[in-house]
Amino acid sequence: ATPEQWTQRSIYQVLTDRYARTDNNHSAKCNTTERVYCGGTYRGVINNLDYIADMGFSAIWISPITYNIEGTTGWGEAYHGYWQQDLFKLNSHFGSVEDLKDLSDELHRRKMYLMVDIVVNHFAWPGPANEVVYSKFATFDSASFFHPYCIVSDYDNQTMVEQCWLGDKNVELVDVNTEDSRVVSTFQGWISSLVSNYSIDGLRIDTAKHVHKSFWPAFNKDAGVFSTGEVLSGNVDYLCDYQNYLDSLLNYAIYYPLTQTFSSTTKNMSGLISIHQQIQKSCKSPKSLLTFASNHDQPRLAALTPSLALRKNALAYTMMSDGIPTLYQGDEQSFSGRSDPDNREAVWVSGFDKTAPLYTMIQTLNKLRSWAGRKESSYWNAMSEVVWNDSNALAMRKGQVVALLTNKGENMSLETVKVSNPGYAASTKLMDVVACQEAMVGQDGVLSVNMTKGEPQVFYPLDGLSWSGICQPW
Ligand code: ABC
Ligand code: CA
Repeated sequence: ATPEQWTQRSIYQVLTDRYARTDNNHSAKCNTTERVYCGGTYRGVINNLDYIADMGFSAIWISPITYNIEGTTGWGEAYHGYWQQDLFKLNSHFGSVEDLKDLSDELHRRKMYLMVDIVVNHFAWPGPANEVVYSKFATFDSASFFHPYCIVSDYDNQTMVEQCWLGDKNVELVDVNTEDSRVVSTFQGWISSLVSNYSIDGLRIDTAKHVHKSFWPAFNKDAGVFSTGEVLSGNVDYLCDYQNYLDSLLNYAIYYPLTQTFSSTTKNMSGLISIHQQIQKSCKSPKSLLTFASNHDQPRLAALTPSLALRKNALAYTMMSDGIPTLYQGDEQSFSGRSDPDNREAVWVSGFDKTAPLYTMIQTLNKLRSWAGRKESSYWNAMSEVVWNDSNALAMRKGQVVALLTNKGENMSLETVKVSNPGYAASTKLMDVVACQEAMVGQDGVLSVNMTKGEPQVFYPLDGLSWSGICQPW
């Protein structure tokens, strides 16, 4: 699928080993600190797709699918899938070729998209650099396919970031020489067949900033599908430049101010607003960035704040801002693991509870977002604009949707907010779809609403909601 098609989607990030098991055993233990396979499979995902689809997600991103280190290492097993050793074989822990094809088919039957995580930057070796046996790697079976050993010790040195090795003596991430023409052509052939064999709709490209930029345009083109790169940097200009080489990026620039702002009741909104605007100026296509508030490398939202109200606001931002909303599995169940490996809890232990408060809020916001786009196709191209703010609240407008977000938290005292320029006609009746509560624009065009308990409010014209199934029946 194309970037244009992806901008209208929302993505649920699945860690394949930790989503659902083939036996559907919800009481199977998964001790994250052990860093071992817990038994999640493609079959498990197939059997539990309703949970994702009913929350309103129209795409999933799954873990890397290629063959990885077998057995244990100083950092445990390759349950996350990032330790590949052979591009042309699957990681059988997650299932067979047939299983993966079935997952792809089942997603497409439901009109959902499949995004696959891929790794170009490195192959993995379970030991120190001087012990790497290159002949054990498939295709790239000699040292000549890799950069010579050196350590990425300075992330400000771009040559080092691109050519030295990540990892450590427990597991070296042997750095592929992506300037070598044999390597380039192998990857191009590989990605175009992978995409067609499994009918993949999009790619999430791991460690994208560790590969020279010039590699990406041809690769993205040969993949023939939407590709989003992981460039782990909070620096707007550094990040946005990569969008001149790849369709899309994980929006790490907004990630930091977003999570900082909504994990504290005192943080001023201005930092978030400023980065929000800078991204719109610097990035080639803000609407095709992935907007997220956590992932498998970062602390869970609930590790940053126990406050449900704050987390609702953070997630509402990811849903209603520019970009493709991307939710990390388990955040909707308020999982609270902090760093790797604690943040990789198995979703099945929640029993796939569809009544969890964040689950239902996200479900509503996914519905509203699709609905807004259906009513008015210009919604997808509209850049979200902060139309009002004070120190601890902001109102953000995109198309006909106005999201009023706050980090005041559940203990705030009741307050009346006056959004002077919400962009609706005078006297328009609105619905806050989060609480299913009506509001009305004043005759002067000002939107006055009460804020209570730190809840986010997301407004849409009431008339426009007929037949939407949102906050109905009346
Ligand atoms: C293993 C163990 C862990 C153990 C670790 C040392 O080794 O499992 O328990 O703690 C995979 C696995 C991991 C595994 C690693 C290494 O492989 O998932 O469990 O850790 O074996 C991607 C993936 C990630 C994956 C890999 C490797 C890469 O999403 O899951 O890890 O395939 C860097 C990379 C980034 C990478 C990330 C983990 O490390 O660039 O691609 N993620 C700075 C740097 C970043 C750097 C980051 C690391 O630190 O600039 O490049 O990311 O924390 C902001 C700045 C940023 C700055 C941050 C910290 O602050 O703007 O630049 O990031 O303000
Ligand atoms: Ca590299």
